[in-house]
Amino acid sequence: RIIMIGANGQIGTELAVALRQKFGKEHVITSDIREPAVLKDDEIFETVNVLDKQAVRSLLEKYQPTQIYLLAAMLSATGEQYPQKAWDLNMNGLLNILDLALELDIKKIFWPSSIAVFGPHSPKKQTGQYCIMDPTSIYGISKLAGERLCEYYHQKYGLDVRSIRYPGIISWKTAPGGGTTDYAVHIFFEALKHGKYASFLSASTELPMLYMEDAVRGTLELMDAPAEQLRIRSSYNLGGISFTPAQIGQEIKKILPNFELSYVDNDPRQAIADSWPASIDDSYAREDWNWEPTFDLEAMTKDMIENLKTNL
Ligand code: VAH
Repeated sequence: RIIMIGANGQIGTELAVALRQKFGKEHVITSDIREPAVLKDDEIFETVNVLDKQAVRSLLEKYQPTQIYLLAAMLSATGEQYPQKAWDLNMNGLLNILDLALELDIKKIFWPSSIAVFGPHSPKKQTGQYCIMDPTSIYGISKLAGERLCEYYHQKYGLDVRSIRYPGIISWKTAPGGGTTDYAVHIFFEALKHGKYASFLSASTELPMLYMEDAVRGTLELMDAPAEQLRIRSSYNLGGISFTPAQIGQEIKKILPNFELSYVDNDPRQAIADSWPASIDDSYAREDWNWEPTFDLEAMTKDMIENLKTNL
């Protein structure tokens, strides 16, 4: 059985669908701090606060999972509004799970990190697995500290915890919450609803992104990989497609010729984006567990618009 904590977010929502398809609905328990908007009656859901260690322990004792996916976190932009809460949720939530996984001998843990662990002195292009990492957002600081914890619990206790430094994730099923890369999702919703979008990141802000299908597949491939193949126990760099708001705007215009893209200045998320890499070198993931992205900018744009058209 698998328990997912923080299942209502952008990644959790779609990772849960994939896990239920792969392992069967009766073997996947999703949980979050509150009920999701939509829950099918044959899906098992529990409300739990990841910061309430006793409640999480009771949940784990009830279901005896062999794997835990911990996706509960506060993202970069919201974290800058509530830094203490972001640190508390992102760090103590992870510590609770790492300690309970040891206590209850849970075989495998997945925990997401982010390209937010890189900072202004990290290499900007093809940022490597190992380099200077001086994150400037509390979210990035918490993810970098979390990576160090994961590697420590693996080295010291043999815990099989696995992690991916996700780039910005693009999806249409669930709107993202409080991220800096969210412009690349909002742009599609706005293009279809209003034919125009005002980007809060500047035209030339290049960031590494990944389509949700690729992110979910890559996550399951990492979790399925034989432990002895994995050289990285902090968190794997994962790249996908790097583009700027101007480039994705051009791609959308090929399908929606009347789409108008404008820009808003002085958004606090610009400074966060400027501290992050433009592209990622994910050769460790390619070598250790055959990672390969499949969606390029054109294919992702087509798929996003087709799906949003039928769902809006
Ligand atoms: C954010 N979507 O913007 C998340 C992610 C790399 C970006 O960490 O905070």
